[in-house]
Amino acid sequence: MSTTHLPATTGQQLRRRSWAEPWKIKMVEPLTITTPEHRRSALEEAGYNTFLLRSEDVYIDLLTDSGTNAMSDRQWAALMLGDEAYAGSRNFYEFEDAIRETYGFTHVVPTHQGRGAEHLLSQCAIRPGQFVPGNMYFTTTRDHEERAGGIFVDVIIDEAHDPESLHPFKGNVDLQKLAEVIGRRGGSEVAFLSLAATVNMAGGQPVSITNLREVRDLCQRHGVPIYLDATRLVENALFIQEREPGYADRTIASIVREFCSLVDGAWMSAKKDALVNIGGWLAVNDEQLFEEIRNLVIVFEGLHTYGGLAGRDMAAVAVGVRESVQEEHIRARVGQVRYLGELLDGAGVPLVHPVGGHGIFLDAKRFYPHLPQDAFPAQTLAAELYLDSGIRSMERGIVSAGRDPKTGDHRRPRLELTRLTIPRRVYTQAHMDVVAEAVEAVYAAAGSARGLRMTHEPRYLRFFQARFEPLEA
Ligand code: PM9
Repeated sequence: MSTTHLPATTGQQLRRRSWAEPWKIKMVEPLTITTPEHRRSALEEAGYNTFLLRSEDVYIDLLTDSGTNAMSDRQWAALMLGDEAYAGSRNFYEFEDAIRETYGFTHVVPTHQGRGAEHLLSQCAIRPGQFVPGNMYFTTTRDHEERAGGIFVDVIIDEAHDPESLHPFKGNVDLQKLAEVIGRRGGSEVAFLSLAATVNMAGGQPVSITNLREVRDLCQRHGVPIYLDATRLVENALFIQEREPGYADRTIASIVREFCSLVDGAWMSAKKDALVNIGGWLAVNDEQLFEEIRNLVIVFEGLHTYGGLAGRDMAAVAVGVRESVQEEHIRARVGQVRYLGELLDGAGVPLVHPVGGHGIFLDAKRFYPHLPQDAFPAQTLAAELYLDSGIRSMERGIVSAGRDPKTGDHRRPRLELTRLTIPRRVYTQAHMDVVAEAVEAVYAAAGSARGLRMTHEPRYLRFFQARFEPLEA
C-alpha cells in the first residue's frame, strides 16, 4: 500500500518497505465462487438490484461498509459479558462512557441503528415547514427530515457535485448557500444544519475544521443549531490530520473531540466507524431536548438504557468506539481504500477524486457515456460487475436519489456513481487486486452495456427494493 509505506534506510538509499494489515486472522469464513450461468440467474431473480441478491451468491461483498465489519477478539470477548437486564444494563454505562469520552457530548441514548437516531432527532427538532439545510443529502437522513415536515436544502460546495474536482474538503458547507437559506425566513425557520462528516453520497468526502468554525459562527449569529452525522467522523479526522494545516501532529482522538466541540449534538450509525454489526446513538448537550429524546426513544426503540440493542451489542460498541480512533487502525482502513483507488487510476477507470474514506465511487456517467441517466447507468454498472465476477457493489445515482416529493419527478443528481464499499478489517490487499482486475474487465466491455428499465418502484427509499430488467438492444 504505497501511501502508508514506511521509508527504510539502507546505506545512503531510501527504499520503500511493504505494508501489511495491522491485524491477523483468527477465524475465517469461506467465500463462494460461482459460475457465470449461476450469477446470471441469481441477478435475474434479484431484479438486477444488488440489494436483492442472496449473500451466498456473492463472492466479494462491497455492497456496504455498514454492519459488515470484522469485530476484534476484544469485542467478541465483550459480547460474552452482556448484561441483558431490561433496565440499567451495565453495558449501557460502558457504552455511554465510551461515547462521552470519544465524542464529548453530555447526554446519550442508544438506538438500534443510525436511522433510529435520525427519526428521533427529526421528530424532536423539526417543526413542519422548517428548512433543514444539509451538506448533500443522505437517503435515510433526508427521508426522516422530510417525514417530520422539514424542507431539505443542499448547501454543500459546488465542487462536491463534480467527480473530477480535486478540492481536499469536498464535504464543506458553502457559506453563501447556507446564508441564503437562513435569509429566506430567518434563523427561527431553520430547524438545524444537518452536517455529515464525511459525506457519503459525495464519495466519502471530508469537512475541514476551518469550514466548520465559519459555519458555526454563521449559525450562532442566527440561532441555528448544528447536528452532526458522526457515522464516519473518524475517517474525516484522518483527512484533517493529513490535509489541514496545523493538524499533522494531532491525534485522531483529539481531532474527533475538537470537531464535536463545535456542534450541538450528533448521531451515529455505529455499524460503520465503530466496528460493530448493529447499533447507533444520538447525543446532545441541551438538557431540554434530551429530555424529549429520552422520552420518545421508549416509543420507537426501547427503554433509554437499551434503545433497541441487546446489552451485548452495547458492550461491543463500547470497545469498537475506542478501537476506531487508534491511529494504526484508521490509517490502514483508509489506506486500503486508497490502494484500490490507485490500482483503478492506473488502469484509467473513471472514479470520484480525491478517493474518500470508505469506498471507491466509480463514475458511471464517464464509464458509460452512451447511456442516458434514464437507463440507470450506475445500476447497470453494479449489475455488470456482479455478472463478471460475483463482486457486489451499490448504485448511488438517480435510483438512490428517489423522487421529488413536490413534483413527483425523478431527482437527477449530477453524480451517477457505483460504490465499491470496503468493510473494515474483512478483506486483504489480495482481494483488492481481484476487485481492480474485475472492474478493469467490465470497463473494457463498457461499450456493449445497454442499460436497464425499472419494472417495480417502491414508494419509500426505492433503491433498496426496486426491480429492473435489461433494455433491448
Ligand atoms: N449508510 C451505507 O451503506 C447503510 C445503508 S443505506 C444505503 O452507506 C450515513 C452517513 C450513513 C447511513 C447508512 C446512515 C443510516 C446514516 N448516515 O444504516 O440506519 O451512511 O445504521 O444508518 C449505509 P443505518
